[in-house]
Amino acid sequence: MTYFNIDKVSYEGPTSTNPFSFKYYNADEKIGDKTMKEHLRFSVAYWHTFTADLSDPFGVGTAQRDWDDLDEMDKAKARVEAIFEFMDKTGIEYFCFHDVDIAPEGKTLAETNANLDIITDLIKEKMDATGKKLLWNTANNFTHERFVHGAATSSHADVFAYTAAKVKKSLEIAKKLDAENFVFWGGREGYESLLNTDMKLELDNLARFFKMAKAYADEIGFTGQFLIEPKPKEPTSHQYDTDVATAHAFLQKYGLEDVFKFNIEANHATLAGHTFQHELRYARDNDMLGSVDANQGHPLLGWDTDEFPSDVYETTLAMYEILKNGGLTPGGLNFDAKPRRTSFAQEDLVLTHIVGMDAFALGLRVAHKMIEDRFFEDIVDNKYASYKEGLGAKIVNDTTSFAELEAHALELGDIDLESDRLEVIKSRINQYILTINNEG
Ligand code: XLS
Ligand code: NI
Ligand code: NI
Repeated sequence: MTYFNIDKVSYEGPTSTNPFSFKYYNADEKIGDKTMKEHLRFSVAYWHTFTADLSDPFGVGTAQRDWDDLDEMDKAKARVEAIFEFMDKTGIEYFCFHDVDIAPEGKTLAETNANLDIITDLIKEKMDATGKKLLWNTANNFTHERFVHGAATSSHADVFAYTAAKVKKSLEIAKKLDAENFVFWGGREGYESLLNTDMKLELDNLARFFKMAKAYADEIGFTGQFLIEPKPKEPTSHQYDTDVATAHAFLQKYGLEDVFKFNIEANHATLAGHTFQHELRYARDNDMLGSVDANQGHPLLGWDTDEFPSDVYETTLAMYEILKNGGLTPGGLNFDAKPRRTSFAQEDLVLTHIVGMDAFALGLRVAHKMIEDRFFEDIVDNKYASYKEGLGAKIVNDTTSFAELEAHALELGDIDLESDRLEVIKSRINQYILTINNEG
């Protein structure tokens, strides 16, 4: 059975008008010392692309899929066939999933686990045959009603135990399928009101949970990178892993900073009132940048709309941070993004990934050129030049004191400061984006 009636999507260059072609993503082309494929490490999100029905809070699902009429287990098997065909045709090497995305939940945990065994056997067979890889998997500990008061931060110890059992199974799956990372997104780990919440106990328990997860991963020999995915709100009004800085402080408090890195989602950054670049920079500066959920929010909507990335300005700034980080490996760019409800045809799944891949490919081309030119690097070097010598160097080397600084200040006349010329930077980025060519 064929699910996508198209040829393999190939690179046709920026002037192509074929919607089923890449305009900027040329997998084997080298940008600097790596191919585009090696830089970008694209991944398909199972849930949005193969499980979701495109329903929203106001309307039923609109997605038209070949597997719609099958029973649950056959549906799960059809989706496995479909995602491997999809990865072959789009040239995407990686995929990601939650436990509930790939197999139906049974009446008991044991039944659910048995379903997972059947489907992960099938996935493993396909992986072995095709060489496709699992970027990360995770456990969905937020959809089912038992997680209404949280999962690892639930007010009920039985829910904590259930959550542990699900993560235990997911770690076993990660080991079985050789996942390169393992994600924790705290779906219901937050609160609605502090007046009925023991925040300290909940956060202490969350740390206990992470420590046990790490101990189990070590026990079974799973060596993939653990990732935390911050998000400030939605579904709870306050999510504990609000943003990178908050989650980093949490990890440091509990001595977990060497166990985790961050999986940074663009739309979560904007919900937190940050730019995507800010979150990437904060993580990079602290050696905590692990992976990326590549999507974008809608500028007029204040929730996690998970649109496919198409804004080249944003992808350029993101790729700037990623290149400065020395890449993302073992992380990647996972399209945690879905078609709009109005794009309900099966082939739309291909088109959405094309726009996202091209947007990041173009961002990579531009960012690489900017870094080669040292345009921003020279601006920054010049801006902080006063810290390279004299008293500035003493500040940076921790060899001065308030007394010496006061003595210096008392001798100063007017301090000569330079304009930042912010507009030159903005205009220069536009120039870079608009003039990049595919040989750039
Ligand atoms: C939800 C999150 C979720 C995580 C994985 O907003 O982005 O999809 O990526 O649980
Ligand atoms: Ni995400
Ligand atoms: Ni999200």
